[in-house]
Amino acid sequence: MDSELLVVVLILAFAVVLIAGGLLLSRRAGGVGAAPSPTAPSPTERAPIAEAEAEAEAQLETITATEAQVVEPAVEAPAARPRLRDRLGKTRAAFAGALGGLSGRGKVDAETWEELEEALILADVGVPTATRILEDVKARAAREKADADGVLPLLKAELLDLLTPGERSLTFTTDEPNVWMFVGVNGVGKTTTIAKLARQQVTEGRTVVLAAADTFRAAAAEQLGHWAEAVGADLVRGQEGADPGSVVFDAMSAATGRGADLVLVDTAGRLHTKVNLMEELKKLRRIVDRTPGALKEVLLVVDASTGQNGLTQARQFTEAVEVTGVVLTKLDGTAKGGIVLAIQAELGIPVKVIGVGEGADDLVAFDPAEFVDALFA
Ligand SMILES: Nc1nc2c(ncn2[C@@H]2O[C@H](COP(=O)(O)OP(=O)(O)O)[C@@H](O)[C@H]2O)c(=O)[nH]1
Ligand SMILES: [Mg+2]
Repeated sequence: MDSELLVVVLILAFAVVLIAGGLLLSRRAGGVGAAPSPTAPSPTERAPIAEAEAEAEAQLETITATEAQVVEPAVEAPAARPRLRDRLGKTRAAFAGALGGLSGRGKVDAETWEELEEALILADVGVPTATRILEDVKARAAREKADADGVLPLLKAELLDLLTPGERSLTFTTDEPNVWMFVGVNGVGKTTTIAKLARQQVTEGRTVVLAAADTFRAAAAEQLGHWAEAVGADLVRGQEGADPGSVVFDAMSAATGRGADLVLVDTAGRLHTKVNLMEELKKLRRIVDRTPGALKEVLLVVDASTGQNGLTQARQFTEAVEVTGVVLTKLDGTAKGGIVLAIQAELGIPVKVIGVGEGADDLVAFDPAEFVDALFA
């Protein structure tokens, strides 16, 4: 009997455990999925939350849009033309510093002209050109009975007159071969200028061949090769030490074969002797001239920061090859921007293009009015 009772008790206990366990399980399942959340909104609370969610979403959209605005122009749009006023900051500061005492002084006297001369010399205009400018401004001032305040506008007008003559566009004729050759001493920025110009020309839809005729260092052709790839131009190069003439010859054939619009010839800036360099440039020129009329520009690249030295180099190159224009580079980093005036006044060669930075878009056509404005702005 006792054992029967024990069995019944055990069965009951087992049943109780089973039922209790089942209940517990069902409660747990319901607790996760179905129990109302303590933070769940009542219907009246839902409206502000929906608003907050909408606001958060709008914010997200704003962030995405802002990010897109930052990223897209860097990839797609061409960079804005560099502002000369900003890039010529050092030359402008030197100029403004030296001319600062003029205004409000009233009478024009010997000191006025000394200060003017100092400003021009500081900007590396050079003595002959500075003297010429001063004489002209003095004559204008006397004619117009100008006071000290009136001298600055006269100087500005004089600089503009001095810079105005000269054809500054780079010659290009459609439907015929066009060759622009770049000459200048080492390090002035020939290769970089070619890259920047190639980029502009490719952007305008022209097909461009770069001729790596600086065969003295393998690195020179490699540098040009990287640029060619980056800007979408073709490259013709030779082995290190190869005859630069053969590179130019090959580039001319390649350009004819591919119907390219423009060949940009990069040349070496240093040979064993100056005579060698000049003779080689003449030879390269003769090779280009085998295609009559193809050579449209011989551009002398001058580093503005070398100031008057640049002028000496320019004289040497112009004696050897017929230079059609000057590219003045590195105007961004120097107070010697007045060299533009010296080149124009003493050599009579128009500055056609100026380099105002190391970036691919930091090259602009030289505009005298913009330049003079930037000096006085
Ligand atoms: N700040 C500045 N640097 C320049 C400019 N043009 C060229 N450079 C730099 O000058 C150095 C020499 O340039 P490169 O093209 O190799 O000279 P190359 O020897 O005449 O071919 C490089 O570091 C260029 O980035 C310019 O307009 N502004
Ligand atoms: Mg180079």
